[in-house]
Amino acid sequence: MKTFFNALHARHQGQFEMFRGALVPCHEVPARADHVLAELQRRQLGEVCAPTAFGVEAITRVHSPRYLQFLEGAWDEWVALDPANAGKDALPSVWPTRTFRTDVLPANFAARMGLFSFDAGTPLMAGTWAAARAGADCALSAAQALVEGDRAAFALSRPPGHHASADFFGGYCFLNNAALAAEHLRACGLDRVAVLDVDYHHGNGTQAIFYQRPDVFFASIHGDPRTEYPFFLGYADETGAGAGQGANLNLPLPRGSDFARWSEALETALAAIRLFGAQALVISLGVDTFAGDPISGFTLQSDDYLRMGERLARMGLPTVLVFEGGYAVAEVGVNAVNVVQAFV
Ligand code: OKP
Ligand code: ZN
Repeated sequence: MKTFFNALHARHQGQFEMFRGALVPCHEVPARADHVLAELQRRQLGEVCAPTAFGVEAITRVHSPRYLQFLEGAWDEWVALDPANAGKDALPSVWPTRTFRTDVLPANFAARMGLFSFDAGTPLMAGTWAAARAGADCALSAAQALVEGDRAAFALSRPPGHHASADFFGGYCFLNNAALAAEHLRACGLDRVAVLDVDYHHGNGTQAIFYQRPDVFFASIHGDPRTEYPFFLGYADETGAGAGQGANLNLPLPRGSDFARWSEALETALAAIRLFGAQALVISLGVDTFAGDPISGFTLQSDDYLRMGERLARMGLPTVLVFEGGYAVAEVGVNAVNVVQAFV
């Protein structure tokens, strides 16, 4: 299977995220993608390709123009506030929560950072936009490979995407790579596409993007939001709305769940995807379900990712794998590539 890799990913290299009242070193580091690439090459698992540059129209199928405009100019605005900002990442610190207005675009930069985000764990820096755009191009290129007849393709994108919604960033995510891949498949003539999110954290962004849509099914297996990030979405009673009623499936599992329990949820998700009649599958492939992950709570072992890859392949559907989380940096290459290898 072809892998699309964005060499620009390393330009997104955050220094700190807010955690329990302190700035702590970022978990989402460039070495993550480098380890996955090195492991793919070590096992000689197919061609590594640079992505094709897609235009803004492919991105605006998912994201609002005013959000994209903000992201593109955010770093220059940040530095314009104070030249000393060039050495610091930008983090939001104020948000329009309940009763506040979101229809008016504030002139103030900090206000717009808050309007277009939902947490203080997602630093933005000089290379963020270039990296996110190139990562999105990887997802779009992987979807395009399917359109051209490939059975499967791997988008080794960084930063990740599944927490980003139409008009906000957060959870280390800026552009929703999986949603972009799904929309590209739809635009190229597939009527029914499923996104299956196996990252430890609920894919709130992807869910929100497709919540009212009958043509894109979203299923997610994740830590119970009652205790796990992103906390405010991902419950089992979220089943879609309007025309999308019934096209959303959340399978939250308690912290501590092992692969046996996880696999039962996978069977439930795959049965629903089959019933939906999906013609292609987009997998949000987070491997932060690993027992050694520093910020997550499931107990999957490295070999379990082989079983996962085999099972996903047995669906027999054209499949885009999109890299998401996985913060046990030394093991992230083996775990992600186990899925890819078993799939092929
Ligand atoms: C992104 B993805 C950790 C707190 C949680 C956000 C986690 C984002 C996960 N100190 N911070 O889904 O892997
Ligand atoms: Zn995650």
